[in-house]
Amino acid sequence: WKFVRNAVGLFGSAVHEGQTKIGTELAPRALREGGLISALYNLGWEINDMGDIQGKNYKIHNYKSQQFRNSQQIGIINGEINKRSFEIAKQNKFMLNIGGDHGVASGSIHGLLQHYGDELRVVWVDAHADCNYELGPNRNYHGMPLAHLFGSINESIKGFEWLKHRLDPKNIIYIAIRDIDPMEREFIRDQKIVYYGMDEIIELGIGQVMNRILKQFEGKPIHVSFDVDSIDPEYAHGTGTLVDGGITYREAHYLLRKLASSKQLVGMDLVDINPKLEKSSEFREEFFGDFQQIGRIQGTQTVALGIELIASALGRT
Ligand code: 5AB
Ligand code: MN
Ligand code: MN
Ligand code: MN
Repeated sequence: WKFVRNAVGLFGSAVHEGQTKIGTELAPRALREGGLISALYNLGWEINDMGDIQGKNYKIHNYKSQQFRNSQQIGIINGEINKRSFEIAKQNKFMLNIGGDHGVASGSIHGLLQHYGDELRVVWVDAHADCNYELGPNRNYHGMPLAHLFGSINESIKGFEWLKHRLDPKNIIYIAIRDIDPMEREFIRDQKIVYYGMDEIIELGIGQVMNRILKQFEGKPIHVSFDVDSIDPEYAHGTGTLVDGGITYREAHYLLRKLASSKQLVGMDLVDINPKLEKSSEFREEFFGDFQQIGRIQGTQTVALGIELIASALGRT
């Protein structure tokens, strides 16, 4: 695999249909208004901004899904995400997908699979495992995208005709998972999926966790799918499924910087920022000077954090 560092292709996935709380569709715009693009520019990246995919434009009326909520609409939206992700990867650029709820990740990862094939490795940073199949306990697609990519959802779902590549469970590692449904637990055990839950992070320390991950994925292109609910609600309150006891601000940035410095990171999803669910509407405004090269960022707590997380994944030192 080839990769042009310092060129990023990005798009927003303004989608909330993978779950029941509105607000995640506002994140791409909030991150842009907060200064995301100039932050990337100041870090030295050449930027190809493909704009935002508006989930609401694909609304399907009178469609009663037998499967998960909004299945056909999500299938069509994710088909668009897949196309853009593949397009970016084909140009050997870094693929940045700004969600949206986590359901958008089956589209972006599928696009990378199409380009990188079996070489692709995925680091899934999340409080949840997102591999529910059949209906999932809540019929919300945001808890199911990995099941779809693993091929555990057998039936063909209208709208998802484009989905044909599979992600081998051997090629993914979970970080920060701590709220797992019984069906997921069983699947993770059966497939022997490698995970570093909170106990493992405490026992090994995040440094050793990252050493092990980079050793296991040595020489391969890596995509990070980052759900902000992986982070402790103290630092990231603006998200729909808060789970206490998460990774800290420090650990989150460290793990992304580590992935960036491996020179193997080829893509990122940043998902589940929900500006409507912030504890306070208070804005954070910060100016990062020459040393960190981010520039000015502003936004509510989780929006500002989101910009910083992307900057860390894109090589802020
Ligand atoms: B998230 C739950 N496992 O399937 C389900 O935020 C929660 O993308 C899913 O990680 C959380 O509904 C999805 C209970
Ligand atoms: Mn998730
Ligand atoms: Mn989650
Ligand atoms: Mn989430």
